[in-house]
Amino acid sequence: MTSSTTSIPAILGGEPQFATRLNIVFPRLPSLDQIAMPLHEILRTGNLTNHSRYVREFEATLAQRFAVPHAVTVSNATLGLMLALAAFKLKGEVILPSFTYCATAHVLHWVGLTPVFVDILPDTFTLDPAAVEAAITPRTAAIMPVHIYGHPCEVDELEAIARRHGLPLLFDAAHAFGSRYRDQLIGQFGDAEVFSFHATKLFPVGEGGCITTRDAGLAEYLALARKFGDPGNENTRFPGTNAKMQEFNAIIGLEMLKVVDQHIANRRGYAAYLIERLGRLPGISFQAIRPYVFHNYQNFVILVDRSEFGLTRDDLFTALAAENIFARKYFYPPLHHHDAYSEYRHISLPVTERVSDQVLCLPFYSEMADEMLDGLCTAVERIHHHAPRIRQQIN
Ligand code: T4K
Repeated sequence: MTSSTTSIPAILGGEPQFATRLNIVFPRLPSLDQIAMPLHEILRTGNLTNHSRYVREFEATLAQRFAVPHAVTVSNATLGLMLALAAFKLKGEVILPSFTYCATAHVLHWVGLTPVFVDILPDTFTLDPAAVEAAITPRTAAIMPVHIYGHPCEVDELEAIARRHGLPLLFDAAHAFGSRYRDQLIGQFGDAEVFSFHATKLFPVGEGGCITTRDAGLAEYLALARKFGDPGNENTRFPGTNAKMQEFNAIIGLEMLKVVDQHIANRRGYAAYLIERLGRLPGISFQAIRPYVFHNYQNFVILVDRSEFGLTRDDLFTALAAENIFARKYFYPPLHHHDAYSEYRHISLPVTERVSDQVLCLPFYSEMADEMLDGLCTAVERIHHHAPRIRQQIN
């Protein structure tokens, strides 16, 4: 690894900052030794799935951790969101951000609901409560905000709006394991919150997720819905689906629970370093952090302002790839510009569109060596230093 902020960037022929590829995430998982006993057990007994010992234990531990009466595990957050929406038996429109992963909106299609995309706040990139309120009509069936990158939404305002209009409030908490809003863990808000435990999340189990709720009726519906609607007597109560978590994933989850708080603490430390150092560069800004939230830093994102940085977000993305740094443009394009939502292309969401054009997610892990953090910063610094030549090279 080279480390001068003025040396030639790789895109101009210099040596790449990293000798090997730096992916956007690198799941920090338990060792084989740590999961050997339960793994042996499930292989020996053949109890692999259908709400067996480890999934039950995992659910009980999650409910305790989130301090909610119910944590219902599922095979992924997409199905979790879908089942939670199905539980409300809604018809009509759901208000949600366009600045999110496609899964947030795609689930609506599968339960016969229509998305209404509204804008985000310019600093935290979470759903704008005023825009939500303005979008409510007699057709509105629910509100589905996203705790984007792990920064909690404006929960109080959104809960007040949902209450005022008698609407279900379902949080997409895919990014928000361990985040807090006014000292309360995400997982405790709205009618339900849905977490992702995908390999790319800071709490990875492979594929997996869970829905937290205080509503016993909802929890009972979800527990049935994820296993075909079968209460255990093969006489299904309603047409459910298969969204069960497997024992293997629960075993990993139980082990991850022992280290996740340390991982979040690490991430917050790394984020502070990156903000301090990259914040010295003109044209680089960050997601604002409200004083009343605790951010888990599921993702670390920068905004690139071309007029000050000297390069566009896309130029920086390309130049970083030459350094073996594989950043991601989460979430570009915004959903209302996806082909899947072509009928929404005409709508104008100016904040979403600006943020989506400028945002870049940098590689960010639960454990990062000092040299890795320094290398990331050095790469961005030297790309900025040579911006005019890079522009010529790319264009
Ligand atoms: N709501 C929101 C707001 C979400 O962001 C997501 C998912 C959901 C709901 C739905 O949650 P799940 O149904 O997935 O539980 C990824 C993930 O597949 C997706 O879970 C995630 N959000 C989304 C933001 O990103 P890709 O297509 O960008 O991931 P991929 O395969 O390109 O992987 C990214 C990097 O991660 C690679 O560079 C390598 C690394 N990686 C990936 C995998 C799959 C690993 O190191 N190990 C792995 O097993 O979608």
